[in-house]
Amino acid sequence: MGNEMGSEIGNENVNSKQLSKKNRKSRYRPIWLFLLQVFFCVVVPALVVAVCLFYVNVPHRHSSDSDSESVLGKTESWRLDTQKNYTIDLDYWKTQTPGVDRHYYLNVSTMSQVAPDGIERNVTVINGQYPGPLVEANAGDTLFLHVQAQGVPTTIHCHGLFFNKNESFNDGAAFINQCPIDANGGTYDYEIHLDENQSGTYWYHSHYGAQQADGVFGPLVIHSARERELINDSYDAEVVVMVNDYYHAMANSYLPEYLGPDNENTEPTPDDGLIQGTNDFKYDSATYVTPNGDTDLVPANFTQMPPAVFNFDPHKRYRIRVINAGFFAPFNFAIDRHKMKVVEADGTVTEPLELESIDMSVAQRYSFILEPQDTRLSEYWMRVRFNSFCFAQDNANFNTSVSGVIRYDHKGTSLPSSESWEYFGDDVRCRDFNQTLLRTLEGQVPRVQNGSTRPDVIVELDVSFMIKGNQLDRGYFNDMTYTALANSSTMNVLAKSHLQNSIKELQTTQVETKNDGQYLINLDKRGAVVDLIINNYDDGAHPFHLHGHKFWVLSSADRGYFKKSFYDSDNGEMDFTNPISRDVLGVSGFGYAVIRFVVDNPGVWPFHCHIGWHMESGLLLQINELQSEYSSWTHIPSAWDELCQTSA
Ligand SMILES: *[C@@H]1O[C@H](CO)[C@@H](O)[C@H](O)[C@H]1NC(C)=O
Ligand SMILES: *[C@@H]1O[C@H](CO)[C@@H](O)[C@H](O)[C@H]1NC(C)=O
Ligand SMILES: *[C@@H]1O[C@H](CO)[C@@H](O)[C@H](O)[C@H]1NC(C)=O
Ligand SMILES: *[C@@H]1O[C@H](CO)[C@@H](O)[C@H](O)[C@H]1NC(C)=O
Ligand SMILES: *[C@@H]1O[C@H](CO)[C@@H](O)[C@H](O)[C@H]1NC(C)=O
Ligand SMILES: *[C@@H]1O[C@H](CO)[C@@H](O)[C@H](O)[C@H]1NC(C)=O
Ligand SMILES: *[C@@H]1O[C@H](CO)[C@@H](O)[C@H](O)[C@H]1NC(C)=O
Ligand SMILES: *[C@@H]1O[C@H](CO)[C@@H](O)[C@H](O)[C@H]1NC(C)=O
Ligand SMILES: *[C@@H]1O[C@H](CO)[C@@H](O)[C@H](O)[C@H]1NC(C)=O
Ligand SMILES: *[C@@H]1O[C@H](CO)[C@@H](O)[C@H](O)[C@H]1NC(C)=O
Ligand SMILES: *[C@@H]1O[C@H](CO)[C@@H](O)[C@H](O)[C@H]1NC(C)=O
Ligand SMILES: [Cu+2]
Repeated sequence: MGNEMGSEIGNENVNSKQLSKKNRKSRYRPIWLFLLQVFFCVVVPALVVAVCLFYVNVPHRHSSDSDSESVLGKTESWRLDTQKNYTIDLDYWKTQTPGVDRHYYLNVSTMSQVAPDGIERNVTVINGQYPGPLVEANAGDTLFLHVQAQGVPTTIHCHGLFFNKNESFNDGAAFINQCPIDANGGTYDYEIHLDENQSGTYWYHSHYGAQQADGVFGPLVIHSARERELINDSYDAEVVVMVNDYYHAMANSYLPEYLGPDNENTEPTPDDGLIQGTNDFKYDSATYVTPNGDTDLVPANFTQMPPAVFNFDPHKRYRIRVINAGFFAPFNFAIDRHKMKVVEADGTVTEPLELESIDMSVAQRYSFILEPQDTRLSEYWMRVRFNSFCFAQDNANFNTSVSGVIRYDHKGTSLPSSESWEYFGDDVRCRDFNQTLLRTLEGQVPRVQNGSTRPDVIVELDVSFMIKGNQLDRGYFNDMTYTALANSSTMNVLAKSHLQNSIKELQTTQVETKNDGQYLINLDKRGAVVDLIINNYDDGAHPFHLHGHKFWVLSSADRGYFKKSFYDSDNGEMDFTNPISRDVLGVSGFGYAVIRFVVDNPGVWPFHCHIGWHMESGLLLQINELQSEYSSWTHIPSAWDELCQTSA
C-alpha cells in the first residue's frame, strides 16, 4: 500500500518534468496547440493520478461500509457501525507519540425498541448506539471520558487500567471508588493518565448495578510502539472483535427472582450471544420463551438481523483483539482454517502460542495474529461456542453456537462453507483456558527481598454461595458478602474521614476488616508482595478480577484445594518464573488459584467475580491499598466529592 502510493507520487513528478520540457517548446506553437497540450499533459495526468489515489485509498479505508451494508440490510441509527468503528487505523497510531489529550464524550441513556439481534427491547447505551464506541489512546496519553447520565444513574469503569498509580478515585466502581453520576443530567469527567508502560486490549463498562448487561460497554485499546516491538510480528491490520452474551430483557428485571428467597444461585441464562453487537437470532414464535419467564409479555417484535461480517483483505496480516464483554457466560473462540497466534492476554505481551481455539472467561481479552491455513475459500466462519455446562438452567432461546463471517471477497454474499477445526464439544468442567500454557514475555514473578518464594502477605479466600439470613443465597469471600454503601463510596469515607469512620480508620492495623458490609484487605506497606489464595468451594466457576493491578498466576487448578506446602515443593504446583500476568482469571468449581501482586497503587480496588449476577449477590471484597498515602492526596477533584453530596 505504502509502495503503491509512493509510485503514484513518483509518476506525478515524472509528469511535471515532462510538462515543463513541453512547455518550453510550446512558446513556438499556436495557442490552441498549447491548450491541447495542457489538456493532455496536465489535466489528464492529474485526473489519472487523482483516480488512482482514490482507488488505492478508498477500498482500504471504507471497505467496511459500502459493500457489506447491502448484505447487512438497512442499518439502524441505533446500531454502531462496528466494521468502521472497531477497525483500527494502524497507520495513524504508528505516527502518534505519547502525551496527547484524547477526549471522548459518552452520554448514557435508555432507549426503547432497539433490536441488536432482531428482538426489540429497551437498552441502556452510550450515545444512542449499541454496542459502545471504541475508545483508543496511546500509552502515556491522557484519556478524558466526559460522561453524562441522561435518565439513569451511571459510572464508567476502565477495566484493567492502573490509573497512573495515583488516580484510584477514577476507577469507576459505584459505591466503592465513587458515588454514581446523578441520573438527571449529572456529569463527571474521568481524567485518566495512562501509564507509559501499559498497553493492549482493555474495555470499559458501567460499574453501576447490572447496567453493563443492558449495553453500557465498549472496547478500550491502548497502543504503544514498545508493545509493537515486543510482539515482533509484522501484522499490518487490526480489528477488535467484541463478543458478549445477551438477554432479551433489562438486567434489573431478573434481579428480584435471582436475589429473592429460595433461589440457590440459579443465574438467568442468556437468550443469545452477539459478535460486534449482532447475531442472526432465529426467532420462532411457537418455541420462543418470553424473557424472564414473563408470560404476560407481548410476543416480541422481530426483524431478522445478519450475522457479524468482517471484510478482510487477503493481502494483510491481521491482529484481532477479542474481548469477552459478557455478563455471565464464557465461550470457546475459533476461526475455521485460521490458526491463531496468541500474543497478548489482558494487556500482557505473551510468548507466542499457536492455537486452533481458546476458552475465554468473562472480561478476559486476547490478541491473536491470524494465520490463514489456506486461501481456497473467500469466506470462513468465526465460531463462538458458549459453554452450556456453565449454565444453571436451560434457555430454549439460546443457540449457544454463534457465528460471524470473515469475507475476503467483499462482493460475495454467500455464507461460508468452511469446516470447523476439530471440536470435542463443550467442556463439562466449565473451566478457563489452561493458564500454564501462557507465559509473560520477558516476565519475572516479583519476590520478597530475601528471595524467598513466599510472599510478605498471604490472604486466604474461601469462595462459596451460602444461604444465611432470610433464605437468601449470597456469594461469600470467607464469611463476608458485600453490601454496597447506601449513599457514599468506600473511598470517600476512607480518604475524607480517615481518622474517624465506621469502616476502617487509618490507625487500625488489621490486615482484614469487616465493617458496614465492607470486607477490606488493608495493605499498608509499599512494595509488599501479596498472594491471594483462592479456594473455590462453590460448584460454579468464577472469573475473578482485581482492579488497578495485574496479578501473576502462580498456580491454578480446576480441581482440588491449595496447600501452603506447595510453596516449598518442586512438584510444579507453583510457577515463580514467568507465568501469565493478567487481570481476570477463571477459577473452576471446586478448584483453586494463587495470584500475586505488589502493593504499589494507593486506593481502594475491588476484587470480585466478574459474573454480573455474582457481583450482585455480593461476591466482592476491596483491597484497601496505602490508605496513609491516598488519604492525604490533594489532587482529588472536588467534582468527585460532589457526586456523593448529590446522591446522599
Ligand atoms: C469510533 O471510534 C473512534 C475512536 O477510534 C471515535 O473517536 C469515534 O467517535 C467513533 N465513532 C462513532 C460513530 O462512535
Ligand atoms: C421500555 O421503555 C418504554 C419507554 O420508556 C417504557 O414505556 C416501557 O415500560 C419500557 N419497557 C420495559 C419492559 O422496561
Ligand atoms: C450528549 O448530550 C448532550 C446534551 O446533554 C449533547 O449536547 C451532546 O452533543 C451529546 N454528546 C454525544 C456524543 O452524543
Ligand atoms: C501521579 O503519578 C505520576 C507518575 O508517577 C506523577 O508523574 C504525577 O506527578 C503524580 N500525580 C500526583 C498528583 O501525585
Ligand atoms: C517503563 O518501562 C521501562 C522499560 O522497562 C522502564 O525503564 C521504566 O522505568 C518504566 N516506567 C515506569 C513508569 O514504570
Ligand atoms: C523476531 O521475529 C523474527 C522472525 O520471526 C525472528 O527471526 C527474531 O528472532 C525475532 N526476534 C526476537 C527478539 O524475538
Ligand atoms: C412493535 O412495534 C410497533 C411499531 O413500531 C409498536 O407500536 C409496538 O409497541 C411494538 N411492540 C412491542 C411488544 O414492543
Ligand atoms: C445454531 O446456529 C448454528 C449457526 O451458528 C447452526 O448451524 C445450528 O444449526 C443452530 N442450531 C440449532 C439447534 O438451531
Ligand atoms: C495444562 O497444561 C500443562 C502443560 O503446560 C499440562 O501439564 C497440564 O496437564 C494441563 N492441565 C490440564 C488441566 O489440562
Ligand atoms: C523472607 O521473607 C519472607 C517475607 O518477608 C519471610 O516470611 C521469610 O521468613 C524470610 N525468609 C528468610 C529465609 O529469611
Ligand atoms: C448517608 O445517610 C445517612 C442516613 O441515611 C446519614 O447519616 C449519612 O450522613 C449519609 N452519609 C453521607 C456521606 O451523606
Ligand atoms: Cu462468579
